[in-house]
Amino acid sequence: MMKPDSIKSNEITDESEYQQRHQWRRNFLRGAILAGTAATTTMLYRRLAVPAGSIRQAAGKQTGSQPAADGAVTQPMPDYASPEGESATDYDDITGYNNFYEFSTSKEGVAPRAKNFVTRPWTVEVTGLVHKPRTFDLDELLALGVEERVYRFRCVEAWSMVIPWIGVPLSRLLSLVEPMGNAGFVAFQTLFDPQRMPNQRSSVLPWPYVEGLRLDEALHPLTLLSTGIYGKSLLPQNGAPIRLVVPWKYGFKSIKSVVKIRLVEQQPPTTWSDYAPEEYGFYSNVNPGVAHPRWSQARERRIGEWSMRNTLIFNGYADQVGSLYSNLDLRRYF
Ligand SMILES: Nc1nc2c(c(=O)[nH]1)N[C@H]1C(S)=C(S)[C@@H](COP(=O)(O)O)O[C@H]1N2
Ligand SMILES: [Mo]
Repeated sequence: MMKPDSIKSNEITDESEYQQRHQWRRNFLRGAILAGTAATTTMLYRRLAVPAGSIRQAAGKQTGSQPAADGAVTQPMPDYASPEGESATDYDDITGYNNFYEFSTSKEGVAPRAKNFVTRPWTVEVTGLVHKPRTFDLDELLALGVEERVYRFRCVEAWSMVIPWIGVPLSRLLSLVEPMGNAGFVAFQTLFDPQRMPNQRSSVLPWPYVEGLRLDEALHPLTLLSTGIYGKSLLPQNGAPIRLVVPWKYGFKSIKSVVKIRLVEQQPPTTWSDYAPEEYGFYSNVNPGVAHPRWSQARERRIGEWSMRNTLIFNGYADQVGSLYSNLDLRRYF
């Protein structure tokens, strides 16, 4: 993310330099191209380019095999591709090039600084306008059933990745707490603990980091509470032990290290749009037609690729989520 007062023009392009430095160890993953378009959303995000016989079912409940205590599965990494055949981004890039301001404002500084962040025990409190408020221990969350989803991930800074997440659909958790009829939005909060998240002692952002979704967005089947990447538990730099993933929205909506989820009536405050409302809206749906005030959103640099590619409306998930916004002026509600 970029603060309006601390922008250097090279900040958007420093990824290419990053790629050059990391090219030597990059192993382009050979994702099998999946033919055709899946007929249903379910098929679309469940199809993985995994060699036959090595499908990893992370949900022990469903397969009869227990996941490791942290929900991770331990087979060797298969090749992954998005349903459209886009290769998953290199694991080292996903875990080495991060935005997580609680630890560092430098993308490569996050991983080393977050290295010893302790994420067990961990609980997520779900409260507010629900009939059955409940605090979930991490293991209880994992027991809801973990799925694998390969999603595009598009940062508002105009870089992108393809990430093979594992996680629990947020709707599964929300249905357990039974939202009340007047709940309209879901508010999320990151841990606030300056002892453990040292950059929270700085005022680079107001803490804790908060995010929000409309209830129908939160209930959408694509919306995930992620607990892992490439079949392994999340590392601290990616928002361990549990972070939100909303693949059709800019990356900053995907709040990390979540401890509180609250159902509310009105649109809740969100960190970046409070900080710079002209630059970062509440919705923040990926939209190549609506430029950020200081740069275009028409194209993006896929980490691991040399040339830019076109950004897709709703990050390519328009068929699944477009109807959520049929009554919304996307320029006004950016
Ligand atoms: N709590 C918290 N969540 C956060 C951020 C942050 O600084 N703090 N950065 C956001 C931004 S700008 C992006 S692009 C993604 C980056 O996720 P990744 O490092 O796992 O790729 O996390 C988002 N979630
Ligand atoms: Mo971002």
